[in-house]
Amino acid sequence: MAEGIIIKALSGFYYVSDGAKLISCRAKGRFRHVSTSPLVGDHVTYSVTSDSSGVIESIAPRRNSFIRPAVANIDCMIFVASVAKPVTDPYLIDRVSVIADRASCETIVCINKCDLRDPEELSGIYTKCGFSTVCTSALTGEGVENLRTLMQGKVCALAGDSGIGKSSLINKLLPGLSLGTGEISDKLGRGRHTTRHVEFFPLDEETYVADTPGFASFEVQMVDSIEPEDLQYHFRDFAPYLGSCRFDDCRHLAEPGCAVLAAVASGELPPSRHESYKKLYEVLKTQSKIYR
Ligand SMILES: Nc1nc2c(ncn2[C@@H]2O[C@H](COP(=O)(O)OP(=O)(O)OP(=O)(O)O)[C@@H](O)[C@H]2O)c(=O)[nH]1
Ligand SMILES: [Mg+2]
Ligand SMILES: [Zn+2]
Repeated sequence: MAEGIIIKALSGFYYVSDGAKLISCRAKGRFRHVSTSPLVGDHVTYSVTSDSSGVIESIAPRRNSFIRPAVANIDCMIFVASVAKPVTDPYLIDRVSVIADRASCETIVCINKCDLRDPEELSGIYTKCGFSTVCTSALTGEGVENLRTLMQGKVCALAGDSGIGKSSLINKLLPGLSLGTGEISDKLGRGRHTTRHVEFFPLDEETYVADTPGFASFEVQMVDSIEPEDLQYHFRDFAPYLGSCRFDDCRHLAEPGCAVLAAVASGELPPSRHESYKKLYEVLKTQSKIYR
């Protein structure tokens, strides 16, 4: 039995790298009946069939996995945002960072299209919150080397809305590659869902980046379940204030003597972070799951 990593999934085929070559594999039938069907990033064993394609036989235990983007075993989720079209809602950044944090995965905030609008305000929020934050332009190349430095030695996946510039950034990181990119629709100001599959590209021997399809606003998909009381711990910037509230069971929503609210009022915590916390708390309380 051979071993490898799935680096691409497309039309029912999984492309497994053994370090030297790619083997196109089908999944064994039984995976279709269990929730753990193979994901890009999975370490697998496979048997080679007579026509030199393969069959995936087993999936190694995962260190983490995500539904959107559909990837496994990621060190770092790079959330690509923009203050130009399509403008990113900070709530989406915060929601993805909570899901990543729960999966023991670092979040890098990459604010792209900085040639079109000054990203200062948005980047200030995330720098202040302790996230690795980088401002880039896939058009001019500004900031792309800073992004590369932050990615060094990690298995990364790009995530973010359609049209935000994920594929364009990978093209800039890997000159010679020319992934398809799509114009922003004038009418809707959104991307056109150009990338349709997840695929890993090596930046060097120990650094990998996955291009992924953009999020679609109409999709409703269960992402993860988190107890509402545990949400506060996934807002890492709240940590200095937790334990200083008047009430031990403070939910940091509107309670008197809340240290988190006091930090928002004094400008130590960005208001948008607390807005996202409140929104997510309500979602978790009513549905016990985060949907997107
Ligand atoms: N001005 C400017 N345009 C950019 C930048 N990055 C990407 N674009 C443009 O934005 C459009 C969308 O870029 P893509 O790379 O296809 O976006 P994507 O995130 O891969 O989109 P999906 O594959 O649909 O998820 C293209 O027209 C790009 O040329 C940038 O930094 N500055
Ligand atoms: Mg793309
Ligand atoms: Zn509180």
